[in-house]
Amino acid sequence: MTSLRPTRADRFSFGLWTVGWQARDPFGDGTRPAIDPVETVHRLAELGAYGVTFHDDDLIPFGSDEAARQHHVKRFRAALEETGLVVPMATTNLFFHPVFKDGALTSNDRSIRRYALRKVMRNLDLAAEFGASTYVFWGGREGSEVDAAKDVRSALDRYREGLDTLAQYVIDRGYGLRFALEPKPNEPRGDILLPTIGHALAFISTLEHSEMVGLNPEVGHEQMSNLNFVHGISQALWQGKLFHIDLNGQHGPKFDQDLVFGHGDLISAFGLVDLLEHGGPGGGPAYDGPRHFDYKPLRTEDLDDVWRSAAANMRTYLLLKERAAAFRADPEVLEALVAARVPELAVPTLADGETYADLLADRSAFEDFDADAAAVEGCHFGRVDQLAIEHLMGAR
Ligand code: GLT
Ligand code: MN
Ligand code: MN
Repeated sequence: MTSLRPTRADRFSFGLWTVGWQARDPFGDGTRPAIDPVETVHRLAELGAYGVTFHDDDLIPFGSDEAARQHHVKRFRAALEETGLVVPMATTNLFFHPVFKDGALTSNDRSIRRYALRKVMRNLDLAAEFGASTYVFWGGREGSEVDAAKDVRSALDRYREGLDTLAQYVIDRGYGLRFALEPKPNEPRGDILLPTIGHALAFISTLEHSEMVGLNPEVGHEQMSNLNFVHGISQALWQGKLFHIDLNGQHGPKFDQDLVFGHGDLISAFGLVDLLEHGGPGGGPAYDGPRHFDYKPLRTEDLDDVWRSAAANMRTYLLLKERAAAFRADPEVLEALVAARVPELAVPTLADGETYADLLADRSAFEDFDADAAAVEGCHFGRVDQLAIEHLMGAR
């Protein structure tokens, strides 16, 4: 059994805005006091996390003057030095201030788009200063409620223009940052641009510096669209675009719940951890970046519960990692996978050097192929599912 005590090697990270959420929602006021980012750094380090992430405004309240800005940055840096916590990722708040009510990089108002670019550039400087390697773009306000009031093709032009400009800035400054776009279908906008992993991947391929732009998919955001997160992450990995990941829990298509990791579709969470930890070459990890939790402690909880919930994210991940390792090590699982022909899918359909002409000449492939006979045997996938569930439940 692997240890369930998180260590730096597990690469667990949290956003300041996660544990720091005061639980204000559209129907009610906050239920918890604000937490000083310096305290968050110390608490996370004690709990075994290795990293902390932030929006510009989480660290430096919007509208701070230069002296206040320096003060906040200095205190935060000191806390990082004292604890050894790192900043693997940073991002910009382009959604809270009313100026962004119609978006930031894609606002109909050109002056707001210019302001947004400057706000991002300023925080890119800070992200680089803290040694971050990933910069996230979550475009929560980039979208619309009224189809005729948003020219989506122009909006995508402006999105691309914004990201191309910012990528050039990063390159010219020599910052070692890569961008990670975070899809979400809706909320806060009625419809958000780049709503899913698939939309974002297609958009990225049109960018001038597409090689430095990837994804930061969030569990709940794909599940809000009723999509299979494990499939989405598999495709992001297949395209070399899984730059970062937001782990949390969600119960199917409804508002964004941002639950603790695993406190939603647990079987999907098991499949996800199995993929991240065992989907790589030779059964090793398929992803070596931060395991970043983007969740919200329940509104019902007090401050002690907040830190318990932070620990719960990491413990759940480690439990699933241990269960996935047991699943992969079980000889019966291996046998079931072979019986289900899972390894056979890795064998190319045409033989080495074989052409379609050779295939046309191969009578056994078609003319003499007995489709009815080939359809008789079942695929035996249910056995694989049951074994996964038994491992997940600790029954094996
Ligand atoms: C916001 C959103 C998250 C994003 C964050 C990055 S902020 O809380 O709900 O999914 O990852 O901007
Ligand atoms: Mn979310
Ligand atoms: Mn997120």
